[in-house]
Amino acid sequence: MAEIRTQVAIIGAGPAGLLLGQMLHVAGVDSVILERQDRTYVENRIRAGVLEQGTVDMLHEVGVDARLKREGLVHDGVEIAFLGKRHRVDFRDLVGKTVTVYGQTEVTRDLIEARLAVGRPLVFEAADVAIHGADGDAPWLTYRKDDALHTLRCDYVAGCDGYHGVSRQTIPRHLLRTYDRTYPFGWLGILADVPPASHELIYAAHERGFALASMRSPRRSRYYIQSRIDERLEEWPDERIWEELKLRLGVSMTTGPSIEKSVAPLRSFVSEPMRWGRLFLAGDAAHIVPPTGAKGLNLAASDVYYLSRAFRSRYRSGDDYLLDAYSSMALARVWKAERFSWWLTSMLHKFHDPDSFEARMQLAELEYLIGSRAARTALAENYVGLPY
Ligand code: RFL
Ligand code: PHB
Repeated sequence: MAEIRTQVAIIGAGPAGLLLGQMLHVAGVDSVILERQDRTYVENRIRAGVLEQGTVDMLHEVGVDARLKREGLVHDGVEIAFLGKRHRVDFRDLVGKTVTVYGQTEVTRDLIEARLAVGRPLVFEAADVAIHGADGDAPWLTYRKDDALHTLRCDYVAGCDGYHGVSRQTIPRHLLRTYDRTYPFGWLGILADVPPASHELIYAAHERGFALASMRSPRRSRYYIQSRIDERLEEWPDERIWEELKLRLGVSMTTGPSIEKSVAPLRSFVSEPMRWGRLFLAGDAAHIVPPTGAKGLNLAASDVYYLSRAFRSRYRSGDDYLLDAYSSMALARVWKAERFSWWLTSMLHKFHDPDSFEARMQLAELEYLIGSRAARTALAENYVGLPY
């Protein structure tokens, strides 16, 4: 059995694991990343698209922002559409900040390339990863690769393996408190090589259901419509999606063949605490937000910010204070992003009969938002990302 040793063993090569690996590299801390999938799979997963300034700053700090600077689209605001009109929320005017549109797929590719360039270990197709002794002083992982069993000894384990990963499941159930909300609908997403409908994102609350116009580049568009969770993709040929988008968004757009189509469920989930002994959870491994606020990837980045600072302080000065504070510091920001994502989801989706009290409350909330600078400022402040 092959045996290796590192300071921090990272499980998962999503944005959380890869960014943590780079932050640790810059801090001079050793890590090994174990990823269950192969590189092609990881690099082609289509997910988030909007980066907060804090996430952009972290990519800059680790020197992985050359392509982001060239290709990222800086957006000064978004539009909210309802009752046939579009209303702009101007982030730059309201809070003096912006967001950057750059796909998670691109972030992941850039981070993998950077990791390989510095020669730090990143093991793809690591099967059956198991965590041992995390509640003691000398944890170790076991995994299978190319039919051989491997052991990875470490000081700490960073569980960055997403919602379905092994890390959270390793923590004894009675030590965790979980909070969960599922929504009675999903998002049907479509990606197509056509120019975006507008130069900014449009979030539409429509009587037929929510719709979102987003993009990946000036030539690639990403759209979503609120759908049933069990929606059958066969029932949604491209033409039907384009028609539905035009109705809900109230704009005409260039259409074309889809290059990806999928349905994602919406949920809110938090698991506390984000630490068990020497195992620290970061990103989707500890929490999920519905995509409406574009917060999932950005929360993974802020967790990694706190965790990387904590490891740096531990290895530079032997100080455990930030490691001990990690869970509560990260969770304080997580809950605020959970609130924002839940609020935006609740305001923009169709839940009820249009004649119900609840539907009128949604409308009143939207009218208040567009009529009040204070309300728009609160949206802008959260959308661009709360400080950390
Ligand atoms: P990830 O990206 O899920 O990465 C976890 C990695 O861990 C690997 N893994 C394992 N590796 C080894 N051993 C195991 N036992 C393992 N189990 C899992 C996985 O293969 C994977 O590579 O989590 P991370 O790094 O925390 O990043 C979080 C973000 O990816 C996530 O929050 C966002 O993508 C959420 N999300 C969206 N967020 C947004 O801000 N805007 C969006 O539009 C948006 N769209 C989405 C999304 C998430 C989606 N899914 C399916 C989770 C759309 C979808 C479909
Ligand atoms: C995306 O471009 O995929 C996207 C943008 C904003 C969101 C969710 C998804 O709120």
